[in-house]
Amino acid sequence: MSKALKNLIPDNFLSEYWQKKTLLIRQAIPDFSPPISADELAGLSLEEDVESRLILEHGETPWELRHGPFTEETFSSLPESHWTLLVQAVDHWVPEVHDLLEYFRFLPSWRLEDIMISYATDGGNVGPHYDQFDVFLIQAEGKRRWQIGPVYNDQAPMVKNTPLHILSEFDALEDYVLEPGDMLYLPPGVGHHGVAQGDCMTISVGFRAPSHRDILMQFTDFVADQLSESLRYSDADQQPVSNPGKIDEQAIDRIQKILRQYTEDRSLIAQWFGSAMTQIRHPQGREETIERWSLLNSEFGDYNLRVNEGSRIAFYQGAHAFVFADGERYPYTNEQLITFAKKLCTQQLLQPEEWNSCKDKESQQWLITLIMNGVLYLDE
Ligand SMILES: [Mn+2]
Repeated sequence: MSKALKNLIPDNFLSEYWQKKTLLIRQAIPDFSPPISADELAGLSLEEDVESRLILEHGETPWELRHGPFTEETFSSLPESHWTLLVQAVDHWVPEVHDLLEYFRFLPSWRLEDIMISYATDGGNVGPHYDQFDVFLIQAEGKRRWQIGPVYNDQAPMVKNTPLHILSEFDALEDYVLEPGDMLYLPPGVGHHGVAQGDCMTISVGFRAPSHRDILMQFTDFVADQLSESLRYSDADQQPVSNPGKIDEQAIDRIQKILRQYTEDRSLIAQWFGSAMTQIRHPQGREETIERWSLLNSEFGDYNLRVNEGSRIAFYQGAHAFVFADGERYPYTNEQLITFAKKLCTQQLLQPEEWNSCKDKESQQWLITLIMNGVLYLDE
């Protein structure tokens, strides 16, 4: 169930700060206890499927970047200080970390990128930089000093000879030391530089926004895949031309009409967008779920149906309605199915009595498909 961040009123936050201004909230989560230990985080970085990086300020090269999976030896041979371990999508792997998303239910869940967690030793930092994402930085353990700069873009000078995007000129405008439970919100582009004061752990809840480039490329790909080669530019109304090389306004009109036909189709946009925004990077746990399901002889029994921590569900209700799960689109045709979808988006769970009361074959089949696709799993 959704939880509230202290001193953050969603209405005010969205109108005053979201995508606009930096905000520091002291003790946004009072009595914060880290949902994962440093050892568990390091353990995750040994796993094949987990995306992890190590950044050593004074490594074999300045700002050395290493990619996981790592080994026990990697960690035993690290220097005493000035390194950072970053693990992506920890919310997919650790339910207690996934639970932190309950604080952010006032934002569309399809805007979420992931929860990245970093562990740094004294002095550890990844250099002053900016991100393309909105990010909420929750201090989980220890202290980190954050210097906040102005908004930067891809014209900003960068440190050379490192794969990291580090600003070579950085002016701090604000300076804070964050302690466990404190939270800093940064809009996209705001320069920031966080340095560990002693060992510390920081949780970054990142929200992605698709680039115009991706929107155009992916939408046109999606549409083009459905079109027949016989659909063509047509100029049955062509008049004699004064100069054969001239592209006249009528030609542009005909092209624009073709483009509009697709860009003005809101159902088409929704179909692509819902699939794109629910795509997942780390499909997981499917074999196990399917095996368990077949052992149960395809009976739900007394189990809760829970949304996989790595899964994404969304819905759209316009002239046509669609439900989306992990990049798949399901045309919605009845009320019960969309009621289930809405529940799964807010409570991430269906209790036995909720789905047992479902007599509708189509909805039952949809739930089974989600189980088979690993979107839902059975939970005692
Ligand atoms: Mn950052």
